[in-house]
Amino acid sequence: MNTIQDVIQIIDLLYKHNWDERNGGNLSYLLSEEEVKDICDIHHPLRTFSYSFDMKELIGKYILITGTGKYFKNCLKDPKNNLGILRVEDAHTLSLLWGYEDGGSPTSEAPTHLKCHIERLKVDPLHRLVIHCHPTNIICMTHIHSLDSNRFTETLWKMQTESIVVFPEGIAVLPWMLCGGEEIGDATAAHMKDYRSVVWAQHGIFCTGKTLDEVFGLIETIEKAAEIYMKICDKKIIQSIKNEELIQLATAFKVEYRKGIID
Ligand code: 2HA
Ligand code: ZN
Repeated sequence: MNTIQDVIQIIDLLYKHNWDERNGGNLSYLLSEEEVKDICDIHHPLRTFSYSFDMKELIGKYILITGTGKYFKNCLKDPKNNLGILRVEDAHTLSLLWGYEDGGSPTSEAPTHLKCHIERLKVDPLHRLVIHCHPTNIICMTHIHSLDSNRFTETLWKMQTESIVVFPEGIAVLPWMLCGGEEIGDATAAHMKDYRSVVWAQHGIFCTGKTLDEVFGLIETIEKAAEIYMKICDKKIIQSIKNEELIQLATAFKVEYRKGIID
């Protein structure tokens, strides 16, 4: 149960940061067969779920996915009703091995999560995790800042020294779109070819990575930069981080920063 406990702890932290009110947010985490065997019987699927899009790249993979309509607030006290562990059986079918005990099903954003896993695994074989949440200051920023991905990234990089070190590839931003649908899922996954983070205007963020710490840290750092922006955006700025200082940082910390933003 250790893996599940680690995931639940992160879900609880996300809730305590006020980034997952009510049933807001969802999470999916690729598990190894060994991790799943520690938790449940992998030979007796309980139910199946069908999807129209093609997920053949994920066949055989095990995924923990938060349940639809479920509250992050409740995962700690009741994981078996709020989370599910599934296996990708074929290009269109997930089978449930554990969880959703009250008859539930995967989050409405499951197709977006699965498409993001497919794209991230192509660029990072160690990729495992997708978290969607509603961080307050990131949402605030999408009301008052340009939604151009490069301009959004430049502002976040210039808010604090650690931004360019933590997300050197930048942040992609999507305009407002209907959530839970195919169009936003495809647009998000398309950006995942070269970003780990995609902001949904007036909604929240999708962040991806190898570990719970990496992805939680990414969300924290982006949200912190957005918080600083929201605190100073209507103040008279008398000094800021300069382009050449960002380049100096990237060189010192040996990160490849996205070109075309500050140079
Ligand atoms: O699952 O956050 O985007 C609730 C949401 C949908
Ligand atoms: Zn959401």
